Amino acid sequence: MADDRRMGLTKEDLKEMYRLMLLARRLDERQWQLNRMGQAPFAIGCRGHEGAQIGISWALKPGRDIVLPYYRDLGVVLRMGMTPKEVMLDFFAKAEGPSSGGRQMPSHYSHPQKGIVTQSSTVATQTLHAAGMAYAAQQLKEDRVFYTSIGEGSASQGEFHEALNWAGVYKLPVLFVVQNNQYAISVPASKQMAVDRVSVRAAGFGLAGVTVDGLKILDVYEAAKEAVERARRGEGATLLEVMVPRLTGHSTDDDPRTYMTQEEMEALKHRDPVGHFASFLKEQGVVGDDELAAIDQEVRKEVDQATDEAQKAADPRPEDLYTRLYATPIEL
Ligand SMILES: Cc1ncc(C[n+]2csc(CCOP(=O)(O)OP(=O)(O)O)c2C)c(N)n1
Ligand SMILES: [Mg+2]
Repeated sequence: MADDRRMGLTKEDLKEMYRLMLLARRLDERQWQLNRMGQAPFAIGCRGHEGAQIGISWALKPGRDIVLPYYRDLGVVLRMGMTPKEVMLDFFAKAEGPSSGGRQMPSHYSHPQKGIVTQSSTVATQTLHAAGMAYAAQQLKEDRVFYTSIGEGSASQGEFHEALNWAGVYKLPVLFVVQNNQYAISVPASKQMAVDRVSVRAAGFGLAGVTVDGLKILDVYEAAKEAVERARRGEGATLLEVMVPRLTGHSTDDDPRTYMTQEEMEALKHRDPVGHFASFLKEQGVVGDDELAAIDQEVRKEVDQATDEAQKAADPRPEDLYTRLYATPIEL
């Protein structure tokens, strides 16, 4: 691979990026299987988004930067250091689950030690939390960048526009990401907005705005890296939109055949970021087939182990119903 395309990424970096996106993919697949087996009530996945998520979050510094993700951000939270076991503990709503010990919906990630901030189920509210936290960090002169993300449908919410506005006024160190998969459950993007791209809205708030193909992982990384560096220099926020396929229904409760054509669903199969990145790494001589197979085997083992351990873990106790909810615990 030509050095100018690598942007400082070593072969080891590229392999680790691939491993993380495959780990997100395999965890997602496992969650859907468990749901279909009747062992979990609900799953909402990252399938199709995970490549872009790793490309973006590779530009962040785990341990320093803070993420305020949305429910599809499995790739991002793995990059920030959440383990597969932690992901599965949350998925099964176990007492030890770091996100909420079983209080939140699945995929509402939280891990204070790893810089992951919990979210409301009301979409887009985390964008305002990100702007507020970034403002506090700016006042305290902390060197941190705040990542927050939503889907393109959620970009119709007022909170998002307010967050962009204040990020522009105060030049806040925020990376606003819109993962545009063209659907908000069954509603196509054309019924959400009168522009083709969410990123054009950045201009109205004095922010940098860019749209990148979410299958081109290194282009995504490059755009994210520029945005993070701009934020660290005190030059303000960026709105980064990635065009991604949603390779499943919205969630395990959705059936896309009721609103998508067969051709549309077939076409999506050719837009798999994991397969694209594997082919790219092979073309560039970074990995061969044997190594790709070995990575997959290792990842599958990790997912099996995480599932087994999480399934055996204790459920929350009824007497703990009101703990972790209020600052002053309620006595039962
Ligand atoms: C304010 C609000 N309205 C509606 C919902 C129900 N809801 C949950 S996810 C979702 C679709 C969001 O679509 P998009 O933002 O494009 O993200 P995607 O799931 O496609 O990644 C909706 C309507 C909600 N959670 N909050
Ligand atoms: Mg969407």
